[in-house]
Amino acid sequence: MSIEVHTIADLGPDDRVAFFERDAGIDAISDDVHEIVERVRTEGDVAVREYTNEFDGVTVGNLEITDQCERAYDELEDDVCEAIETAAANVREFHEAQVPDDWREEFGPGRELGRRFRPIERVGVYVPGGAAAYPSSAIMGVVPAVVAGVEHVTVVTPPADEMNPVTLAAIHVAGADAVYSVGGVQAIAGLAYGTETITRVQKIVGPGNKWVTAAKAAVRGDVEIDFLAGPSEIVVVADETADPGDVAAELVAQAEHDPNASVVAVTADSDTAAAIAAAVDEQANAREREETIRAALDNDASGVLLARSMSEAILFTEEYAPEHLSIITDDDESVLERIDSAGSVFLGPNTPVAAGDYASGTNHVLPTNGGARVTGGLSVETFMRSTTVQRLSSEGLSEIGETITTLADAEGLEAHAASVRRRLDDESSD
Ligand code: HSO
Ligand code: ZN
Repeated sequence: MSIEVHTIADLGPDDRVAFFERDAGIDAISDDVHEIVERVRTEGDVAVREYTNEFDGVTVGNLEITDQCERAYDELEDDVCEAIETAAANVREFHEAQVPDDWREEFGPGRELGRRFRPIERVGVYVPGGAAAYPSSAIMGVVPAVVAGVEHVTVVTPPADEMNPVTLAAIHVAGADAVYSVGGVQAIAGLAYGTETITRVQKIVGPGNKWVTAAKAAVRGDVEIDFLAGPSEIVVVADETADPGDVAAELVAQAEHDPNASVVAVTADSDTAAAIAAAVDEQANAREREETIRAALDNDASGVLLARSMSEAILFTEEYAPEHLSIITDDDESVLERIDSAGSVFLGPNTPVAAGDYASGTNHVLPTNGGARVTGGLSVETFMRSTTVQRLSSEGLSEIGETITTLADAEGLEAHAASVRRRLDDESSD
């Protein structure tokens, strides 16, 4: 099992569905997920504990582990503590720069309009565990919520006989208010509907495997969610100036996350395409998580794509709308100029996606499955709502009075028109 080389011009309808309508295995498990969600909704903690036993193979004592996080932090080696703190500080700084200011402006004489921004009160952050530990995702989910001013941030993370101390410490550093050792579908359902132990939240954010992602899709509507952030995806746009080994390393790195990850390189140079495919195979051999990597390389939505021109490579990328986009070409800025749909972009040969995964400061919770066509990744605004505000002077109202009453009359909403006319009449009687 290794990565396949395709020529874009020869892609058939099935290939195009696999690349552009990828679902990372989510649709197939939707019925099972709904059943679990429903049981947690109606039975609460009992169902959460039962599913934790069944799926995680763990019998949890206390579901709440908030205090353990601080203890884990106190006992952690200094270099790991320092890395968590540096990463959290960089993420905090980048997200502080995003905090929107309230504003008001006069748009016409006596017509003042504006927007104000307030944090959501209670949010839940999913921090993945299981196959790999994800302290970095604790930072990415919790820090922006804290920066936005969210009052109560709940974290859920899968249980284990021995909880990963780095994840717990990162949750503490990031600033969560309550932490529960519950994962998977049952964790998402617990956050969405509340249980005896878990407080119901207003919005759920965070990345996860196909089960977590399908669960977020299932509860959407009853609770807000950020977007679907499923198994990792990457497209690398490369030309002959790219080092094929660097390109391969990007694909192999994201492939190690999940057997359902999708990894793509696209290039208009056939030698580069062949060299990337060979380097991917060679590097996969040397990696610890080779089995997961090979499964991801074998996905229908993974491949090395050969385009007839850089324009065709760019069109393919735009249609793919990847979670991560790495551009390693002679003129990366002009390639970027022509792409609108990507969760997070990494420009040039010295910008590995791992930089954004951990420590440069951008967020790594990003839309997958083509979600980048309609949304960006986690940001401070994800944790805020906005309100519009207006004040009209009598001059401001009379300026638009006739427009309002004409439209209100046209809609047959005479009381609306009357609410305006009485003010206008008042003014003329002055
Ligand atoms: N690339 C993942 C995030 C991550 N990488 C966490 C390493 N740790 C999804 O964006
Ligand atoms: Zn990653």
